[in-house]
Amino acid sequence: MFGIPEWALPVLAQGERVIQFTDYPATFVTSRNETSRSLDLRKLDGMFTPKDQFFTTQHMGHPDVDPAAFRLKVTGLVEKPKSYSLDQLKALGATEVPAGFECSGNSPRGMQGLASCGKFTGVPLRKVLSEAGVKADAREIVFFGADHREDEVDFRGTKYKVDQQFGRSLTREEATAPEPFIAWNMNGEPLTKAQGFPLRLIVPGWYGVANVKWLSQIHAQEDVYLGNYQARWYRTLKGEMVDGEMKWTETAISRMHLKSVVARVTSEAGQIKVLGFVLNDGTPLKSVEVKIDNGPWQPATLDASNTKYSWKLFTYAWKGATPGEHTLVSRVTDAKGRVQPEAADLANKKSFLEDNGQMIRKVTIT
Ligand SMILES: Nc1nc2c(c(=O)[nH]1)N[C@H]1C(S)=C(S)[C@@H](COP(=O)(O)O)O[C@H]1N2
Ligand SMILES: [Mo]
Repeated sequence: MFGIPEWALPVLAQGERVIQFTDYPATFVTSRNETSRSLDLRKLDGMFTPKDQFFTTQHMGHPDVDPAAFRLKVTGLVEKPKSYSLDQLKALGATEVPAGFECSGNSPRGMQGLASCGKFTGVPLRKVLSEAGVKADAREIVFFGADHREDEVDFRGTKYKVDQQFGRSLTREEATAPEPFIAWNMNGEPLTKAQGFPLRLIVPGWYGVANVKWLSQIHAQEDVYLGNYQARWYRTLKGEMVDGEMKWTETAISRMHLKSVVARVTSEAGQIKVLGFVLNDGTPLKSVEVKIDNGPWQPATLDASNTKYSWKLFTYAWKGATPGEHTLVSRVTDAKGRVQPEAADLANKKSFLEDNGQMIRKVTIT
């Protein structure tokens, strides 16, 4: 147990043994405190991530929200501006939705630990929007968190210091779709402060940044919202060859790009099991495959408990593993024919967000 904290040890079934990855040191510690934490994937053993392991991150620290005084405001281009207490909001009715998501900055650098899956309880956003009556000229719905700070806003080289809340937007169409909801519980318990207590938006199938924590205001407007965390910090600069010419684009961070990750390898009674997860935008999956060394792609098995917007767990029974060093990699393909790219295919993606490349893992079989 030298130097390895107790929480870093995987949960093991009886007789099960973890095969350590050699692509990270055995003592690799994912960052862990209440405000910034990665999930240690070597512990992955089920669909729902416990609240004290769920990854967490944000830009401005945690605001203090007094639940008794708290009101969720609905403002802007609406027929009836609203101000809901928590009880009033909960009285609108509740749905339970398993939702898995990752930070758009998740990558091999942090062992893909900025990802988790929870069962969230809340009210569909469109119920709240229809109570307020979104006016015909509203094209954009903006979501503000209670967190704010003075930031530099650059306009053509001049920097202005202004105090702004964390804000994200959805188009009217996206916001009134059946999926987005306002959650107050995760895994049957109130959200923790880190997860956005008392309320957060959950946009199933989208990257984590869309899930505005400490949600305090919903604002309907005609203009496209261009806040810092919408238009500047969360975009992807990439090049694509179009008709033989390199075309550079800048796009917003929205739906999750198809990704699979090998999370954990265990051995029990001579049987080696590979466990991993898939995150995507909710499109049905066609296949998840695993490749050992330079062998062929082999089909992995998707877990029966997977749901549309959960992460999708998969397992692969590795037969005939020989002693020595091996590489392991997974690849997911969806029903629209999209295939998880190889890391090299992303060479023309200059900014680091949305890294969904295949991740090669290494293990030593003894
Ligand atoms: N109010 C607010 N919400 C926020 C953020 C933030 O800085 N402020 N960060 C976003 C980002 S970048 C991510 S990845 C997720 C992380 O959610 P979690 O801490 O529950 O994992 O919260 C999102 N919601
Ligand atoms: Mo994020």
